[in-house]
Amino acid sequence: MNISEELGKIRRAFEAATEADFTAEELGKLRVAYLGRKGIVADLFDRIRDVPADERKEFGRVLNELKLFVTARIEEHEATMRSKKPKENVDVTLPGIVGFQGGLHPLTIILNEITDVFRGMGFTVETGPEAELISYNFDKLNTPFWHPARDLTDTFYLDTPARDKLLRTETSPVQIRVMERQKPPIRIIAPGRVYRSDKPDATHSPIFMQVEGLYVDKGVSFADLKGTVLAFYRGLFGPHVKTRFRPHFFPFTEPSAEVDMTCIFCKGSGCRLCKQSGWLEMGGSGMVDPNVFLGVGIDPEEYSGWAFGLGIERIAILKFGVDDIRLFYENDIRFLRQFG
Ligand code: 2U9
Repeated sequence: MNISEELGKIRRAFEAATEADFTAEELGKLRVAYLGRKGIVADLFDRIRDVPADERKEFGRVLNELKLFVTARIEEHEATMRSKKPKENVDVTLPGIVGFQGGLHPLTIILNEITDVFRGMGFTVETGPEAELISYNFDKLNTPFWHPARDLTDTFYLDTPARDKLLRTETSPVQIRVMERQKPPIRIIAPGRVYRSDKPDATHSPIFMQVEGLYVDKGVSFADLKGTVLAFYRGLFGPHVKTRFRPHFFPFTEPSAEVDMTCIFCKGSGCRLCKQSGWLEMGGSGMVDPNVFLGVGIDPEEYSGWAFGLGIERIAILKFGVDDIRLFYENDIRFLRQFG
């Protein structure tokens, strides 16, 4: 068989091969076999020198034609294959998928609301250490040595060399520190984490958050306390809210009172949340005890002041309808991503 007959045979074989159905992979192999650097067509071009000189021109023409034919047929198949690929059905009007980018912790959201309301009334925010000196947590707050709050079973004492520290049980030491370094007038709130050795259940957590407030100046009265606390709860829960003060005892305030607010669900008519009383217990308060003033070098004859304290989780539970305080500390993302 001369080389021209061979060309014809190759063309017929290629035609037959491309008649059948094949996969993209097979088509790729065919391209390499015919048009590759060491493929059939390249080999034929190499063999031009073996063709007798007078046939060379005709051979070159037929070979070029074969190359164009093979290239066109393969590209045709490739184009058909591309057009057969299922098109993606994209609705460009749909909103994009936005990943969860994190957010504020529910207690932070509530704390921000609380500080906003107090800032609006001229209070500044103060903070202090969570690992606190025993003297600042109890002695300077007029808490007697026999007081049950000092018990090992109620308080986390720290194993420091001097054995003089604990995890603060309230943020009151912050106010002591401020009064020690600053003369009245003082108008501050002290938010932060506090620790009590409580067994965890739906309403108790060994770690929780408080906000305490302190106002000290000449002529500050219980009426100021009542007005400020009412304005605070109205700022947080709405103008319909009422408050009431029930006599109580705290070592650091005298007189002292617990603060109730009208139930935010039944507005005072009685429901399951408020145990039919119409009132919710919201915190404690009172006039700063003269002994506390004496301990920080403020003359109780010249100055008077009030203080209050409230739990932040209690407010978050009411505002967000959460039924278990432990959820705030478990960091379960399914819980947290419902907020902020
Ligand atoms: C100083 C003097 C007095 C802060 C006060 C309360 C009453 C109170 C509780 C509310 C719920 C703690 O989170 S809770 O368990 N707090 O009842 N706290 S008066 O009195 C102070 C603070 C600082 C120098």
